[in-house]
Amino acid sequence: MKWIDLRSDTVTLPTEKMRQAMANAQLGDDVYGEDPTVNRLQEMAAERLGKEAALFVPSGTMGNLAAVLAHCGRGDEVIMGDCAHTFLYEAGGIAALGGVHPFTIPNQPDGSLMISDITRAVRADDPHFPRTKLLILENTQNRCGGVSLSRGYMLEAASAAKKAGLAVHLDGARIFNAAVDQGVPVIDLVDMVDSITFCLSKGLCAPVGSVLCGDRVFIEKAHRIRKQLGGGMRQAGVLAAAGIIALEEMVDRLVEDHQHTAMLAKGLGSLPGIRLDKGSPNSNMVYVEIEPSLGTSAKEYAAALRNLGVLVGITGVRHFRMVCHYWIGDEHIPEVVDAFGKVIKSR
Ligand code: TLP
Repeated sequence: MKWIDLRSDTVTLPTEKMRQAMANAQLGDDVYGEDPTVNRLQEMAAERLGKEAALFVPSGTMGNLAAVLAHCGRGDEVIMGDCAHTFLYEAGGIAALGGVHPFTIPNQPDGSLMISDITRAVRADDPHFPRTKLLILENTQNRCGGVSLSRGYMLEAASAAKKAGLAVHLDGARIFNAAVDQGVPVIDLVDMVDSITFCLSKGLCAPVGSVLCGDRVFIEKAHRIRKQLGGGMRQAGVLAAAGIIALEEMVDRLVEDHQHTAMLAKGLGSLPGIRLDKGSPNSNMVYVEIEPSLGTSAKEYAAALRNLGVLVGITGVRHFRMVCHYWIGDEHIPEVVDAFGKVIKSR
């Protein structure tokens, strides 16, 4: 069966051009710093994000972990949202591997953290307390529906953190979706943070990899940490080659994914028994809730959709997430809405 796979934008396969670039990439040993393709990707990424330096890492999770370990020592504390990917979905790596303590404050429905909550979470200098070192922001905010945070908010949050002596890391796994969503240069959303991770392997379609960006001293530190984590990748140019195409060709087209997401939300929102959730649609995500009157669980519903060739992500007992990406075209949207309609009728 040919699936319409909306579970995530992580399912994207590389484009034909990426496959060709990967096959023809110039390679060297990146642990010696000798892979020209990795070096080029890192230079491109740093320039694009307006930072001094960049480091290619195997995943967004490793990028965030290396960043936290570079900013913090054992027993230090990081403030982040209770819906942050780093808190929810990174297997507690910062605590398990870094001895770093997360202090969560509520994410507001618009993805933001209240400035007063950030300020209140900063600990006094007292030997009873961990030392607060870092604030993590996430843009777009995945679990808040894929909502993007504005430059104005980012500036306000970063300046509150800086005033309290904290560094700021941005989990920008989908920062290009945020920039495209707001029609602003990506630099406008990152120039106020000290470090940022962004993913090549989601909407940008590369098969593997993320990039951590920051100042030169920070990236040198993160480089050693990447090695400690087992992330030194030798002839990684074979992967970086796809990342270069991702940056060159796949950013501007994200607007199409956002348009498909809006079309999908419109279609689904018009069906009985389906409620749009988390302010959907936002950027490339639609979250929906099945009304209890349908008498079914998200698990049963997803299984019925799967039989019709549609794959969705389950995010709660009656909740789904759908993510549009390069491999979802205009033609798929009515098919998905139709499949939802059929499952509702069969209940
Ligand atoms: N998110 C995945 C799942 O892990 C939930 C997804 O399907 O959305 N930051 C953010 C905001 C993310 O959404 C993700 C992946 C990551 C970091 C981690 O990236 P990877 O999967 O490359 O480690």
